[in-house]
Amino acid sequence: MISGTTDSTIAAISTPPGSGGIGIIRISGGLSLAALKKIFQPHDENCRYRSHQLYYGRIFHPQGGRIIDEVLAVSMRAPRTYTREDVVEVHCHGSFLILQQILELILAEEGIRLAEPGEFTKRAFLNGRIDLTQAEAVIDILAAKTRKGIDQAQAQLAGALFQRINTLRQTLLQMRALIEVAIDFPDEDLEIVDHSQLIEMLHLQVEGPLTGLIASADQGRLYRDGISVVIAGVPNVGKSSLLNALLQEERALVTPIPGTTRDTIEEYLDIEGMPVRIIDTAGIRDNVEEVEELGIQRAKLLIQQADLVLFMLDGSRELSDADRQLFQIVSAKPLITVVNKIDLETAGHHLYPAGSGYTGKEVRISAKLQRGIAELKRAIFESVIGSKDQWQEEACTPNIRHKQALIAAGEACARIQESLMDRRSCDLIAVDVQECLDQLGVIVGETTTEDILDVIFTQFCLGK
Ligand SMILES: Nc1nc2c(ncn2[C@@H]2O[C@H](COP(=O)(O)OP(=O)(O)OP(=O)(O)O)[C@@H](O)[C@H]2O)c(=O)[nH]1
Ligand SMILES: [Mg+2]
Repeated sequence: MISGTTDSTIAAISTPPGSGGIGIIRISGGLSLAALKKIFQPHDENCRYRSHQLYYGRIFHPQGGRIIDEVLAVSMRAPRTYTREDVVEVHCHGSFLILQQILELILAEEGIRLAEPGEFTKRAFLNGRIDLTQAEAVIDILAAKTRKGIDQAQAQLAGALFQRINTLRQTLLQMRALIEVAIDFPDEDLEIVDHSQLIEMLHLQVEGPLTGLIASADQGRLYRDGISVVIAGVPNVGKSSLLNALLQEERALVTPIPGTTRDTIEEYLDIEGMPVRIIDTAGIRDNVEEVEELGIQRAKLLIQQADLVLFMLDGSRELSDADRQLFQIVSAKPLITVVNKIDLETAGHHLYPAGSGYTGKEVRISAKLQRGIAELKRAIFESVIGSKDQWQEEACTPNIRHKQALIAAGEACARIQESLMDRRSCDLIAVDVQECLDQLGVIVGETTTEDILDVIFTQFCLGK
């Protein structure tokens, strides 16, 4: 069990580096208000620093009294704060130089040090205001690439996952209590514990929900991390035109000259809430000069790493040997064949020889006239997720760390079931019930090791 925080007061700039309208410095800990008072001159001389009230004034240098900035300052008294400690925020002009000066004045105070990345949120967790899944949701909110990603992270921050895990734990605690009674009164062992009732309880109230959560972890991963999609094809088929059509902006150069794109170009696209990293590559062909060859090597590497390849063909001309050779490279990957330039007269294609058994998906588009783009997006979505009907709206989206613990909890559950069926001793069952509880404890942060906590909180940016 991890609890309690240090006595030290911490401070950091909480807004991103660079200039902006407003910059915020945050202080947390017992010395926050005293530190503010030393450098803040409130406009209202009778300022009483009421909790959660914003005061207008100036920050001045305590030696010499030089004015540093005009600011708004707020002192928030524990426990109604982000960290559950006393928190002070100073809102100044968003100049990094001003922020830096004010921070230095605060850090010059005895007992105040610079916060580590994520330390404010870590304190919120250690002081019991949020559980570990909620702390992780804060990271997800900051990193989300789509609105859907933010919605899911907000649900987790509101405690959606924590509550689900908690319900499971309540059931297991009930079971443990029953089993412990049986252990204390060994003679009446079988009478006290109704095995079939326990088996059913475990199945319906623990195993079922666990399986559901594990399944939604995979969905969650797609919305959190997204997928990478590479547009591959021989030169001039219209790869860069497709990138532009998908992004609805002239991102990549398009010319009638084969070999226009040398380096790879990538951007994020939001398809039904899933972040899709879409990568335009150099057209792949033989016998080219060095720069183009480097681009081609990079394209081949990205094809290997991609979750999905859009294999692009020029529908207005016959297939070439180069197309067929490239197909050999990409056919090992999840693939959508994109036949482009359907606005021109089409040539008959026979990419997949009759009887080859290959049933690759094909979408016909005109990148130039933006035709078929919506169909292509749908095909991309369905190729990773299946049809939209199979897609379940799920508020809880466990991450990989949660998933591992859920699987381990599921395994412990299976062992409990076996023991119950075989009417093994209650001591043995109690061990696995505890293991299951511990694994769920890892998710919410009750039985998580310091190392894992460090890994989680260092993912934060400074000042969060
Ligand atoms: N008619 C027609 N022309 C297209 C279409 N898409 C692309 N083109 C043209 O095809 C030529 C090549 O387009 P790009 O998008 O540069 O092709 P690319 O595959 O990126 O080419 P490289 O970067 O050289 O490998 C340009 O002249 C485009 O205007 C289309 O749907 N219809
Ligand atoms: Mg190109």
